[in-house]
Amino acid sequence: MYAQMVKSTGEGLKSREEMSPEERHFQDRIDAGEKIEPKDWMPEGYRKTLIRQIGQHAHSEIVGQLPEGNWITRAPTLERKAILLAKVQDEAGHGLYLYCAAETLGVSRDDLTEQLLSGKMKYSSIFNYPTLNWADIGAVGWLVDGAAIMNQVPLQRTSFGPYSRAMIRICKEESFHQRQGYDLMMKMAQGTPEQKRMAQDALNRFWYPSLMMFGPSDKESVHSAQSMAWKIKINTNDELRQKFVDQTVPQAEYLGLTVPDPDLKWNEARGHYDFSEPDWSEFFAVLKGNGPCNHDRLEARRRAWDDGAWFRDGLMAHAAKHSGRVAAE
Ligand code: FAQ
Repeated sequence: MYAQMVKSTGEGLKSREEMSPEERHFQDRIDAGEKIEPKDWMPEGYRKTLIRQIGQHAHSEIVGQLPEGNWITRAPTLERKAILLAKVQDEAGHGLYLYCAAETLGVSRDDLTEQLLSGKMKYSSIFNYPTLNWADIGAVGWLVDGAAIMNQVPLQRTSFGPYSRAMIRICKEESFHQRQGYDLMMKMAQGTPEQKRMAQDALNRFWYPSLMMFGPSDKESVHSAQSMAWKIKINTNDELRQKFVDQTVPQAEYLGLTVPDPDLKWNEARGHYDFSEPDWSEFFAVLKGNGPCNHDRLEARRRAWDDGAWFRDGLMAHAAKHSGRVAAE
């Protein structure tokens, strides 16, 4: 019901000769590093690809609140509770900037939500894993936000203006999130033997799902070639995954924790770590709706959408009344 492993645009990569004059002009603007704005002419495939990616990204920020929200009432101190509340609230804000960016492409937030709830649109695979102990909140900040930033920093240079500008604000907040996660992991790793064991357990469970966040390997990636030609994506999935591993392994060493990969080793010749690929059959199963928490996450979104209908209606009625009053003045 969940994955549509098809080209969302239905288009292959066109050579310059195959492009229409408008498409050639558009590609020239992209190649010159110009930003594309909502009212500019754009190929239909570019618009659809952006709606898919920005919409999925927005849904991820919103669904991503659920695993952390689960721990707000159980945070061990008032300070940790305040930090976690602020972080979860930031994620809601990120979702809203991204829905606004998608709306400039002619799709409504209601449409996007309905596509999520009907299984036509995805959200990041990572949020289908449970947060079982308090150290998981540290692992989410350190690894999940860490992977999100690795992907999002280059997206600040993406070719579509509203997406690029949303990313600049989001990246500033995500880097705070990553640091709070690492700080929590440091407290746990330097705490009692039981706390250190919890930190290691969290790393064991979140390592491979975090690597999956970058998407399938480049040879399996359906959209990368076209998205990179349009500078919607700046790097390939494998490039970003490698950068994440290279950055994160020394951080794990500093914590005194072990990355759960017996084949992980520094490769002097490549100047990178060699590492084991995630289990891609698990990734595709999660995309198809068969991860540990897919059902609960979608049910929580569905319930929130249904329960909030009266409030959205009230806001719309208030806005209509207000605009009528302004028009009469
Ligand atoms: N999960 O051809 P590609 C966050 C799908 S934000 C689910 O390589 P593409 C903040 C893909 O959609 C995290 N599906 O696709 C936070 C496509 O299926 P489709 C979200 C995935 O788009 C932190 C198919 O597989 N970030 O965490 C995944 O070129 C903590 C083929 O893949 C973004 O969305 C996946 N991991 O590259 C919040 C960043 N990977 O649509 C709370 C923006 C791939 O044809 C707490 N997005 N698929 O049915 C991107 O950069 C790209 O969309 C990729 C995928 C890199 C995710």
